[in-house]
Amino acid sequence: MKKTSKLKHLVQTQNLEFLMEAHNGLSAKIVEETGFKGIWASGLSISAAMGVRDNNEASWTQVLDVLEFMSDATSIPILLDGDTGYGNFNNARRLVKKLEQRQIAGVCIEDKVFPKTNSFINGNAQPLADIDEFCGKIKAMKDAQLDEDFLVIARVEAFIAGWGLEEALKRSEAYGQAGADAILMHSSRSDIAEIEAFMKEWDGRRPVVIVPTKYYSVPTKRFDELGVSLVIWANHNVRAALDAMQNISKQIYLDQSLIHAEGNVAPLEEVFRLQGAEELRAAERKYFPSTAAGSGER
Ligand code: SPV
Ligand code: MG
Repeated sequence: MKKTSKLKHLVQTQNLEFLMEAHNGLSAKIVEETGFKGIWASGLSISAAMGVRDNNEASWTQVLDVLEFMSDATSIPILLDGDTGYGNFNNARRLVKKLEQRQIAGVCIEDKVFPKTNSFINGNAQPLADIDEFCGKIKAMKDAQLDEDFLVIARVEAFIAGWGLEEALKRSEAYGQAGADAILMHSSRSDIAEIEAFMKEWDGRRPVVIVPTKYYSVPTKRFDELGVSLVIWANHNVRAALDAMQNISKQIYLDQSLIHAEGNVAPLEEVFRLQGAEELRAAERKYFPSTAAGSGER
């Protein structure tokens, strides 16, 4: 099955499904090996891994380059966190073209203004996009896709910006009418009150995607009961990696030795395995018999 069809299936099936964050080829591969059926290419995580802010400081082509590695390394579908589409309708439809060329299965765009700011940084102060302008962007993206299963998901930031349920519903309805395949309803509350209120009124008009980063203590069963289609675990690989890197850097810095480090990091063999070193050895035996003893050196 194509990656696009796989993602479409995840969004449309009656079961509650999950995407796990990845931010480069290695983390994408780990997500797939773990058993996840899809990947969230998080804007926050990709920019953090690049050492820049989640404010479109990385250019969209730099993000595309990361996505290409992620897509090459995996066979499960990737949903890109496409921020605001990196410009107006014209930039957004060109983005769709470039994503399809890299077998990215779908993109989520949010109704904010370029350059965006992460929803959890002073969300209340963030301006929202004009509804008609955002609908035009969705239409342009849907018209641009060549693969009919490619997904365009519209992310509603009304709760984040403090505009309330009525605005969230109005925007979701307009984006659905414009052709969005699903609605991502975001909330920065630590409880599920906003999502619950939305789900009751929305009544299944389009599949709903959520990102429970802030309401992490709500049992997953509750999302299912409310009729949510897809849950995104949005940033936990970059946060886990950051923690591990801080700890090991500190340990080696203080010890000026690797003596306490070796047992606390993945074996080198695991790095080689994830890189697919074995496949290269087999290919050398097949295509380059004179180097059967070793890889690369001649
Ligand atoms: C991301 O992962 O970059 C997201 C989700 O957009 S959030 O950080 O919650 O805005
Ligand atoms: Mg983001």
